[in-house]
Amino acid sequence: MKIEKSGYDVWGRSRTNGTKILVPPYLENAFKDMMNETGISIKVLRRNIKSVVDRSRKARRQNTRRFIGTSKNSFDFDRFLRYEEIINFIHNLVRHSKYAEIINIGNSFEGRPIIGLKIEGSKNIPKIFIDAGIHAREWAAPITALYLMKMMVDHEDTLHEKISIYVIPVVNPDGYEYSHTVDRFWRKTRSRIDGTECVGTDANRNFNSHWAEFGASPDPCSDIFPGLEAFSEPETQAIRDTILAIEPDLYLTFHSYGPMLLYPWGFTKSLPSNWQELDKLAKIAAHKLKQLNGQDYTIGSSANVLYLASGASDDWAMQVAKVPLVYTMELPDYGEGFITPIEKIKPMVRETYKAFKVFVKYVCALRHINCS
Ligand code: 0X9
Ligand code: ZN
Repeated sequence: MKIEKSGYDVWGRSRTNGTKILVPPYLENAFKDMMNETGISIKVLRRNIKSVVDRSRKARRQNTRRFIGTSKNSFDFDRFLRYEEIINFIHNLVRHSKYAEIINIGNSFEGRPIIGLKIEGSKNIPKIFIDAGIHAREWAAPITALYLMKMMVDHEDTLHEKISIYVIPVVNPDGYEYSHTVDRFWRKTRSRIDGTECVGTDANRNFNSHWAEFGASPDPCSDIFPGLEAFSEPETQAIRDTILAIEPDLYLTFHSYGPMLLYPWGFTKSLPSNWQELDKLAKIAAHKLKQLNGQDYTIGSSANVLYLASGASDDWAMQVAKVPLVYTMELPDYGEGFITPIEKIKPMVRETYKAFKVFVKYVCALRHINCS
C-alpha cells in the first residue's frame, strides 16, 4: 500500500534513522496490522501529537507582543510569526536600513505577495540567494530566514558593495497561513485543480528537473503530489524567475527537519561534478553549527543521505539554472519534528547564522573579496 495516499503522514524518512509516520487515531490498529504483516518493527514515539501542537499554540499566544511599528529590534525571536507579521517585520527592517530593499517576486495561488529582502551591490560582486518556507509546516525555516535578514541589515555597512544577498522567507505563504489556522501539518501549496477535492502541490516536487520521476505521487491527495506539470505553481514560477534573473553563486534553501546539510542530487545517487567542493564547504559550515550548541549535521547528497526525490528546487537550481553551489538545509529536530519549541528558536537561528557566514566568506573568497 502507498503510505502517502492513505491518511498517514510521512514526516521524516531517512536511511539511517527509520521513518517517522503520523498515524491518525482511527488508523492505529490498521497500521499496526499492516506493519506486523510486513515484518517492519515500529516504536510509538508519541501518543498524542495534538497535545504538543496545543502547547506550542499556547506558548505563541503568551509571547505575542506588539512589535509592529516599533524599532527593528523589538521582535526577539521568541515565537513564530504569522505571514502579515513577517511582512511588517521586513518593512521595519527596510525602514531602519540604508541599503536593504523589499523584493516582491510574485503572488501565491491565493494572491498573497511573495516578498523578501535584498541588499544588492554592483554587478560583479558575489550573490547569494536564500529561500525558506517552500513547505508550509516547516516553521523553523522562515524564522531562520528572518534572523539572517536582521543580521544582514545589522551588518550592512560591512556587506554593502562586497556581496549581494537576496532572501525570500516564505515561498509558500498560502500553505504557511493554512498551517497556522487550520492544519498544523500542512506541507503543500493551496492550489486547486479540476476534478479533485484535494488541494495543493508539493512545491518541492514541482521544479523542472526530472519532474515527477522520483519521490512523487500522481495522486493529488498525496503530500508529495508534484502538480499536473512542472512549474504549475505561481510560487515555484516566482522562485524560478528570480533565480534565473539573479544568477546567484550560491543558493541556500531552508527546510526542516534534520539536522542535515544536503547538496544535489536528489534525482540520482550519482554526485555532481563539484561534489568535493560542496562537501568540503558543508563540513566547514557544519563545524560552526556544532560549535555553538552541539548540533550534529549530517552532510551528503540528498539521494544518498535522505531519499531519492526529484523536481526539487535545489536540483533545478544546479542542473538548469547552473548555480554552482546549492544546499538544502534541513534545520534541526528538537524531538517534536516540525514543532520547534520556541525556546529553541534563538539557539537554532544563531548557529545557522554562523554557518551562513561561512558561506558568505567562501563565495567572497572565490572572487578575492574579504567579506568577514
Ligand atoms: O523531501 C523534500 O522535499 C526535502 N525534505 S523535507 O522533509 N523538508 O520535505 C528534501 C529535499 C532534498 N532535495 C532533493 N531531494 N532534491
Ligand atoms: Zn521541506
